[in-house]
Amino acid sequence: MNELPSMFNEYDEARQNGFIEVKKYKESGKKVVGTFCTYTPKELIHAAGGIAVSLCGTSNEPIADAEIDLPANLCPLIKSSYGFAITDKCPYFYFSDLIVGETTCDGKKKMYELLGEIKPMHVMQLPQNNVDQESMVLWKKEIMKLKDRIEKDFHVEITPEKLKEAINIHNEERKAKIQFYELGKLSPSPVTGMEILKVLYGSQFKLDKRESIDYIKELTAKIKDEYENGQRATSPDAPRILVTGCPIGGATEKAIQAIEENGGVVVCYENCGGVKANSLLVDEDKEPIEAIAEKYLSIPCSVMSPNTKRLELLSKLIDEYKIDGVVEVILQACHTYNVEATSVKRFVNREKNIPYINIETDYSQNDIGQLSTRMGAFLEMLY
Ligand code: BJ8
Repeated sequence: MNELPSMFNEYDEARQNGFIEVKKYKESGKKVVGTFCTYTPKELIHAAGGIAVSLCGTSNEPIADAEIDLPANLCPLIKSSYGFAITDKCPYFYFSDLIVGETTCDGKKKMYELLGEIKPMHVMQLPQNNVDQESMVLWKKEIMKLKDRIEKDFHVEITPEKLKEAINIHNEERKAKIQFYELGKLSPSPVTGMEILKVLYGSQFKLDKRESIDYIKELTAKIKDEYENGQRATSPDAPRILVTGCPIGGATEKAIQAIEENGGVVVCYENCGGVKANSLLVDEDKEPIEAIAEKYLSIPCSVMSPNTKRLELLSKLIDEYKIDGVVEVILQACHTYNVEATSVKRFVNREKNIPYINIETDYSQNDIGQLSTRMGAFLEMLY
């Protein structure tokens, strides 16, 4: 019997059971730290005996409540996150002992000021440039400041040994995810884009790291076995799509559905949650704080200026995954990704000679028909 569908479905269950899971940890005395971004050095939280949970909202549901305080013309991720926080509808926010944010985009950093009125909040000053030596000096100091804050708030000591242990397990998790998403390099891909997303997005709800790593490894091995036995999940003729841009998950799955219902297959996610967050490991041979600072500052998010590392990463991925077309998903009012889209489009069209399209969307389902029409027309060019 093919066990893969039920193995993928376990990620939906993990999402639904998130409340029970985090409550269990809380009751066992663990500290819960809410996070909003890939730049948060989660190893520090782990080394302090705490658990990191993502507070990024991906649902349209609390947006009307958020708009009482926030402008309507703001990124839906920010409005959704804030809406969940003020309505107490998010168990992760409710149970968080501390919230950690970074000065990434303007909307997020101003939201943190408001969240600081509800919960203990620590904001890391993220440099907006990841090539200058001065940026690294500042970022290292910010990592030390976060370490001090966690130690003070949680009455613990983050020793170098604990930090090394945490680095190791987070690297193990990244390696397991890399092995899983690199299945998309096979042609035809043994997994659909929706399945890849289910694992990458859903794994954040599996809070026991060791269990999560073992599960991803088992899933990857089973998919490989099925593939070697001739099972095919996607068509060899389906155009191979790379998705880039803002974080994907929850309400924005509609974009992936629009691609795959129109005959494409998403084989690679460059977004946070995908390659951008996982491809670089923390160097285990270096002094831990230095190594953590280097890894996180290298993340090629559009909040960096310049952000040439993103183009370098895209170039590599387009070649390695034999990409036929690039789809950039931009959340409404995300200025950094929206402006950077011009450079990405030029690079993909001119340097890589493949088609590119971007869509700006929000968390409502109002544009599903329009997304499908646009994706249908785009994919037609790729056959
Ligand atoms: S590292 S992508 S998680 S900042 S909230 S920038 S969509 S306007 S989420 Fe992000 Fe960290 Fe970068 Fe990744 Fe735009 Fe919205 Fe801001 Fe956003």
